[in-house]
Amino acid sequence: MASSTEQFDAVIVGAGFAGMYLLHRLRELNLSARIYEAGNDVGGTWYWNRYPGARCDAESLAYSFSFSSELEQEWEWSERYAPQPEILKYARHVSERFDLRKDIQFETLVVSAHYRDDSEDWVIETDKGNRAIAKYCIMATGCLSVPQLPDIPGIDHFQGNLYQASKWPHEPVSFTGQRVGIIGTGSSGIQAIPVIAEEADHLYVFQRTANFSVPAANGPLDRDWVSEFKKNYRAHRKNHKIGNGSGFGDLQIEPRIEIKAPILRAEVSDDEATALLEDAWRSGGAKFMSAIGDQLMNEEANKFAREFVYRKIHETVKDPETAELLCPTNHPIGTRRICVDINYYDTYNRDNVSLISVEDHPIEQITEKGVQVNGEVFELDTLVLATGFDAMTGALLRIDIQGAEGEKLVDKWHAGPRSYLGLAVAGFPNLFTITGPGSPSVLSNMLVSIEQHVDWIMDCIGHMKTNELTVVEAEQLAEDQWVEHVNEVANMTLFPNGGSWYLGANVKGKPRIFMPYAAGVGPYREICDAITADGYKGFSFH
Ligand code: FAD
Ligand code: N01
Repeated sequence: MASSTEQFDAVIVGAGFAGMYLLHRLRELNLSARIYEAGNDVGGTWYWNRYPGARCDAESLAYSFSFSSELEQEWEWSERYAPQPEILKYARHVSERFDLRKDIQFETLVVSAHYRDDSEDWVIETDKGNRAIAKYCIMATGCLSVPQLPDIPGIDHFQGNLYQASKWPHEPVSFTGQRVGIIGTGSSGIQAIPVIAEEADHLYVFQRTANFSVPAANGPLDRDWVSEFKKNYRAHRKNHKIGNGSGFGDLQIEPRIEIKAPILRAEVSDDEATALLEDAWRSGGAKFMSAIGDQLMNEEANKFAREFVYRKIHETVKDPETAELLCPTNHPIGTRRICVDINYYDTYNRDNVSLISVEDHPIEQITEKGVQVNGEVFELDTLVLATGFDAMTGALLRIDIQGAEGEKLVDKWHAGPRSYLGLAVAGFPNLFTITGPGSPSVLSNMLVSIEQHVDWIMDCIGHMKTNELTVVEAEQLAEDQWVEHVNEVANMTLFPNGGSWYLGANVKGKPRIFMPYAAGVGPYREICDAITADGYKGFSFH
């Protein structure tokens, strides 16, 4: 099965947005690169997650590449939050516009990446028998690319149609006339439920934990408004990159570059705080989480926002018992990823939708006919699993990564991931990770974070090229101090109380560590830039 060995300056794993931009930038440095991608097209997340209702929750004018003015001017988004097929089309467009596909090998899973101390390079092997040698190995494997299936007994026995949100078939799926069940009420489930409900004969939603969701206020984008917005695109992009927010930016026609100090709960009356939340609720989207500046830091402010959402749920959902079940009570709002929906709560007013709480009575088993809860079998024609991901570390730890002196990443991270800036790991020379644990990654508009990571790595590689350096490695002390800092910042927030996949809490046996860096994309960028200006402080070269 082994084929001949190929040699590149860099091997990239993954052809999502991160891998594509990396390839483009490496070419600008006149470096040769190959991407290996498990799927058979570009797009990553947007290639795999084709479930009904899938769309972004960062506004498309912000959730898109900023590196090419021509690209951003020529591409037209149809809606405020583009649907999955359109985002995939955009990814394909980028791959063709920048002629990326010729350096991507699809349907190829990287199984190992081993560093060789003597030749100071990486040997990368795939399930298709490829063997590549590269000076740099860059993991663009995605934070949410390894589906997590529930360990419910009998799942293989189900005789109906079984679909996974994150591995949705490429052919159209019909729910017409069917009894459909869905397990999972995170972002994926909350997007899929209203759409499936419109088609199915009956939809049973099996909810273990209620999640907070805010309305998207989605709609078609007005062309005139967009052309005005695009006149200021550079200023908008700058606005997304600064401040201690998450890079979602200010999408007014006139961008406000100046970052205003957030309004804190203690600074406003109850009526004023309610008005701020009401405005954010009406204008839609995840920015609801910054309507009051300390919602994620201060329990009182968080409680105020939670109670606001409870009122909205009760106002919307006609059956009080169902409304009560939909009110999340076991985590502060925002400490699990806030969901952004289209008609989610209203869907429970439909006669053909039933909410089955499995919080107190977990799903006992899946039988040939359906889902069994508390002795009752809900008979189904189709079952949809929207049960999430082995996030942030899942894709990295599924590859046999071995650094200097044969150290295995899986051993180094046995008690949780350790990384310097989420970019590099001590003991793993010339290996970079995009949006790795310890970076703002999943707490941010990921396109903003991906571009920042890739740009930082390219500056570093450019520096090595100019100075004829062979190896870069994060220093152990710098890594230890960064991990400590990431934890300190997390502990200043309410995030550790969320019990979510941010902490690895959804995967049995996974260490409970709050993985992303919670200080915001602006401060993180400033730290990275300062490290570069300080001669790559915390990195050693030779
Ligand atoms: P991915 O898009 O995950 O791409 C990684 C690629 O690596 C995959 O194609 C995978 O097949 C490949 N790969 C992994 N391991 C291997 C291997 N061993 N060998 C070969 N190939 C491998 N973020 C936002 O900021 N805003 C949003 O609105 C938003 N919406 C989302 C909606 C959904 C349904 C999901 C699941 C995530 C969403 N995200 C969103 C997060 C999203 O993952 C990122 O925005 C972004 O698309 C990640 O790009 P990436 O290139 O880093 O990783
Ligand atoms: O996954 P999740 P997701 N029995 O982990 C339930 C991004 N994203 O795919 O919470 C019953 O949030 C589980 O219940 P519980 C975004 O970053 C973005 O929805 O463990 N239920 C939970 O309800 C997001 O955060 C968008 O009690 C079981 C659900 O499955 C991330 O991806 C869209 C169960 C999993 O929710 C992950 O979202 C989609 C069991 N045995 C995804 N096992 C946008 O809108 C699991 N569950 C942009």
